[in-house]
Amino acid sequence: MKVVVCCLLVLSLQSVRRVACVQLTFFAPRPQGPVQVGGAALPHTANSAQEDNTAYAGGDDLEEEGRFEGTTIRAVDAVPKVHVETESRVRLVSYTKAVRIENRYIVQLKEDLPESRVKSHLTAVRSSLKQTGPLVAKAGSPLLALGQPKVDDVITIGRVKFYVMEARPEDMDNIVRTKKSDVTTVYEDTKVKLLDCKNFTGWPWGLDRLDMRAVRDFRAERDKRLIVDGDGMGVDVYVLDTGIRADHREFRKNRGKIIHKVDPGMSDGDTHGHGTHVSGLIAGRRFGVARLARVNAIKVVDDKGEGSASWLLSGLEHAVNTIKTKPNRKAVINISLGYPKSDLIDAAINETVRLYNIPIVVAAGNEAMDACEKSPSGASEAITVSATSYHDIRPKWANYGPCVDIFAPGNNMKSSVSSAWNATDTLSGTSMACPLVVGSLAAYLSSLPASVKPSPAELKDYLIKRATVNEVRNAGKGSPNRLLYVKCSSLQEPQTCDPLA
Ligand SMILES: [Ca+2]
Repeated sequence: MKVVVCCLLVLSLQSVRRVACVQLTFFAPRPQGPVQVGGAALPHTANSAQEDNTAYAGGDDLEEEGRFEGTTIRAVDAVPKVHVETESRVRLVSYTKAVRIENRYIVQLKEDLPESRVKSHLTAVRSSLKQTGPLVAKAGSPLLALGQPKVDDVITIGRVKFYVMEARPEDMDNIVRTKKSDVTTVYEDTKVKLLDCKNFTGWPWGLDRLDMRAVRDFRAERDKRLIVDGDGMGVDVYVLDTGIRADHREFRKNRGKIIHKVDPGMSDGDTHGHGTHVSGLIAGRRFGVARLARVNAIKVVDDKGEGSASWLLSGLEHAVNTIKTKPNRKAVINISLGYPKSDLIDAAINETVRLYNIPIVVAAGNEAMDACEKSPSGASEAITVSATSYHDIRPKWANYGPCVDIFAPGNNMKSSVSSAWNATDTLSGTSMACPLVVGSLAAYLSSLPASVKPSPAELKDYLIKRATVNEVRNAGKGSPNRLLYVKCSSLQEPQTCDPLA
């Protein structure tokens, strides 16, 4: 791996501006034989990973999009059922059995509820719950509430306030009804979906793609290089996922670590591997766009790949609180996870972006449906990323629609996984497209002077204005036709950054 960093100092009368351009070069040997298309269907397991001590295997003629069968599509899961509020009941948002977590609820409080009222509310609810009977475990999911009913502390993200309650449905209903004037909505808690799919072998074409406009030029040249604005130095990336294998060789010199687990029962690493793959595409030594960015992993999905909406919200609160303590650092949040539509999740995301000026990039989802119908992909303030293939085609599983802001390579993406310190795997999904945008933002942020922190809206604008337009085929109904493009935006003399130009 050859990494060439060239820095250009541009002097002007008013200021001295540091502009760094990074050229990343990949080893990408010619294919040794026909590419195998296939492999295990969802869910991804670490067993499919390979130890990788050599240069990249695989080939140029990667995939035909039509052969990708994608993931299980359960569009019906995305549409929650809302019980209309009556005089005696609170508004309850419920989900199909396939995605809900029994006996666990997220109770959203009114935005203007004073702190003292929040405290008395919680005290009263806890007191009432002591009178109820134990929960009965149902088979089939370790996430089901077990044992005694309980009420967690209130989580606050800006004006959005809520808490998690584990109780029988009838007890929840009785208790919340008595405190109805404090409550906005009760949501059934829902399961997470990791947005990665089948495995292939291949070289990291997705990075190579980001600095060329037309796909015909890319396919003709395939220069095995990526030229980006910066290296990510000084930027903190928060990855809400399954954790990270911090000792993987992609993250040498302490560039990745788990800073928080939302459940103490989770392991200290990333047994599953999804988070390590995503993190590798952001900041991996060989696979990442911004190779000197720091990955702060917040574990909101457990080692079996299971998680919940309430865990995501808890992890988001931790990210916000951590970022608030570091006002001088630049930060970007990556969420390559999908949940059934939840106004609460979308509100928490929007509040984080608007109130705290923290950019959040999310995966559009892999259900072949409108990304607006899922969360957090439907959150208006998030940067929502859908996926393209080697041929700039949206794979048919990749979500689409007006909530998508941009497309990025997401099919057959090679990156690190957690089964060994040097393990790699090639995965597909909008989970893989999302981190390329995060890495691109981290690279861009690091190319700016330390004191310059663009707002999330400005960062979205940067991506949109630079994107290659009308290049994505089959972008999907309502999708903007924009493909991520990152080559040396800020250089006044871009050719000086590219020795081969
Ligand atoms: Ca290239």
